[in-house]
Amino acid sequence: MKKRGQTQQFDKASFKASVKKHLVTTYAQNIETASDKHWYLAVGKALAEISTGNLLETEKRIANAQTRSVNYFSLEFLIGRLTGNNLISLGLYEQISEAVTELGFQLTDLLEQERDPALGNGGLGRLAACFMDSLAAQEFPSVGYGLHYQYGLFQQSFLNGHQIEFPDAWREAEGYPWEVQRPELNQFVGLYGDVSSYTDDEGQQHRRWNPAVTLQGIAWDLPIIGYQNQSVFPLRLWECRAPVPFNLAKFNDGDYVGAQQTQIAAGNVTKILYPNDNHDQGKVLRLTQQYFHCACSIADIICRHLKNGHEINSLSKFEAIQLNDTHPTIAIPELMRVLLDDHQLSWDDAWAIVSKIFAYTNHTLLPEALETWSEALIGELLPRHLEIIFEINHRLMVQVEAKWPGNNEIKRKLSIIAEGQSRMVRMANLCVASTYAVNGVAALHSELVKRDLFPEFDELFPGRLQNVTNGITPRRWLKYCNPQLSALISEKIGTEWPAHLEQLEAIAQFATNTQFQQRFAEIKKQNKQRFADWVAENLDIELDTNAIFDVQIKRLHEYKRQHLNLLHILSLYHRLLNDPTFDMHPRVFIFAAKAAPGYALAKDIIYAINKVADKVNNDPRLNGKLKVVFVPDYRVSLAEIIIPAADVSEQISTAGKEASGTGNMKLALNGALTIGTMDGANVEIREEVGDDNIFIFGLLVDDVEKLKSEGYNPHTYYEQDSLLKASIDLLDNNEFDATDCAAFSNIRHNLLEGGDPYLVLADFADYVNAHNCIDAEYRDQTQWVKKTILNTALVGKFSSDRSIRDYVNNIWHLTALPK
Ligand code: 26V
Repeated sequence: MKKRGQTQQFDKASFKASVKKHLVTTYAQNIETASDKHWYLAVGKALAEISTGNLLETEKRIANAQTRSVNYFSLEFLIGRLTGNNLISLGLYEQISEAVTELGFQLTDLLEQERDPALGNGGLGRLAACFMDSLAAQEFPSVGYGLHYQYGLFQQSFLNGHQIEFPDAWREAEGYPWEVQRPELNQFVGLYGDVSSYTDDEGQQHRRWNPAVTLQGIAWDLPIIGYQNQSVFPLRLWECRAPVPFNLAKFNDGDYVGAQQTQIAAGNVTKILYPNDNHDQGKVLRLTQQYFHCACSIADIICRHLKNGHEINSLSKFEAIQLNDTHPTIAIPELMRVLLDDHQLSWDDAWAIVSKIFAYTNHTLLPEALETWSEALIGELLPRHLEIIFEINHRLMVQVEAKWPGNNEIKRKLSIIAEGQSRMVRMANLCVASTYAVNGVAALHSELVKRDLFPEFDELFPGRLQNVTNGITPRRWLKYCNPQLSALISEKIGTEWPAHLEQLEAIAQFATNTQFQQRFAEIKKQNKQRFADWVAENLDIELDTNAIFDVQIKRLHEYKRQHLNLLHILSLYHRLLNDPTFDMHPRVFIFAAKAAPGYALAKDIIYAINKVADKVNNDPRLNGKLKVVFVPDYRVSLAEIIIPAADVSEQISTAGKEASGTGNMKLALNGALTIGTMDGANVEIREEVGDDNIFIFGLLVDDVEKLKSEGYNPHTYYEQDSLLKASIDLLDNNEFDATDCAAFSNIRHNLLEGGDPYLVLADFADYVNAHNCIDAEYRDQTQWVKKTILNTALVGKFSSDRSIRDYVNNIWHLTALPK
């Protein structure tokens, strides 16, 4: 048998010819006059040809291996730009760079032409992308299933400090070079209508759904290229179209009045990614998206299973489905429906399959993010699914009754249906009742899932609730985004580390080596310079790379407490202007964050930071000690420049609120020191890097609960801490705001009269204290650099390869593809 090589065979001349062919025939451009954009597109297409061949090849190998696959169901995959990363995975970065130079271009310039596919909001979507990368790197049979949104997460810009949103047409006019349509995989999906009963020839009773509307799912595959192993797995994204002319007659018949009432137009279903992060709104179009995603994906899995010659009864032997949060939960009743109604299995046989296929990941404890859907809405859109949900709930209640006889309180709590004015379906309860594994995303979070969210489920289904700590792919988040540091590491410990991140531990031995420290520090400086150049060019702000670059980059949310960071900045401003004895090392505070368009306070916080930045950056009294930069339109490609440039990583959520965080891992890996609360994965980062190499502050989860139950009063802190008082008062005296926008007073009001729901005031003093330690320790550069080296060296645990191995061993039970 031919053995597959580690890296792709490459012939420079034919690659160059392929690029030129695509430039002319695919993009209709003249070689002499084509723009950088078109050259990038042609290079992308030429590369995609290689990966599509490998994708088909890998599909065959999986079918032949007769082994279990995982299907990662997610409404979001925040993949970021693919070209540069794929070059690294193909092992062709140097060769393509050379070929592109010979064509008269710089590879790095062409890579800058790529728009980020922003098909996700934040952590949950980016995690899905890292997981796909790690599945491919370790050759675990897998398919990612998502939606082919026409518009990704909105583009953000600032107008006089206010966030404004623009549509994100990531595919542009020319289409995205890496995607390929798979027409033979297209699917049809029903909606609305009614359910009827019939008796088959053997006298068996069955139910049948008669949908009133039919949608068509168009399959698009993006290649997930395994790191230097030649395996390629699909990220399959479904686009919704009206099935023309198939159902047009029905459409005109008025056969589906229900559909017109709800104004579903097929073209709208996958038009836009919902921009909410951690907030559920219950919109019918969102439920339609969720069902469309699940119906197409379940149908695709079953087609593949049958095509590979397997019986329907063996489905759970060959397929596992991971639900990325509750967003794809409707896949559970959908698979039941298909097994019961289409394949005519008995309930028990269908349930035996379903309950061995699905596993569910919980990503948040915030009550406003826990999805519920109105029973009436589900009944209208998906009448058969509602029947099935009722039956699952009935059987759950029987189990609860057996365990806690007569205990109606527990029944009410565990029921999938929440009683009340309008009855709601609780998607998380449906998940816990129907899956064989439920996991949180960091050790602390998983404990809180057991202790606070589902304690009775933990008793009812012992062992079902587990932990898998999140991770990040070291290929994108070190090798690709920080090439100089990567080269230094490889020089010291060899080149295997991107696939075995625990090997980084070996650089700890150089943490006190003066020469190594100097080189490490020099690379950080150059990365700071690269970012400073970007800021100078794009934002017209000059930054001093001797300053501490202090970074908070993540979605804007009260629980993440960007306003705590802001208050600290105000305290420094106050002290610099009012306390002649006060001195500090120069600092640049760097923010990047999008606010959900409907989240008013989040938008106020963005505005306030922008206004403070305007003032601070231009105030000569501050002697350049303080700079504030709010980088607009945060996205993966910006993270790739900011993260390598960071000295300090802000991970300052109220304890118990951030499920894990993954930016914390990326920043530590790139040698930033964390200032953070005992929340999410910060707890485990501290365990790995040691107390001396991280700045922990603030209330613990138990302190937060205690304080709240005793009756937290932010005014007490305000009155007793003069620095806090001075900082908060700066919010309300027109110091920063020329226009009379209410943003500043809204923030102040939220903190004082609004009860300060995320305990910003309670944590302020300790936070300031931790920052004072950072200031002092940064001045001792030898010690500081040692700490940053140790951060890089000791966070190997947070490779998403390890997360995936945890899922594989404890939940999915897969074996890697044979070579
Ligand atoms: C909820 C909703 C509600 C409906 C509209 C769209 C939408 C989108 C996202 C969400 C929930 C997002 C939950 C989430 O992103 N959690 C984050 O997951 C990360 C990966 O596990 C984790 O690192 C973060 O701490 C956690 O906040």
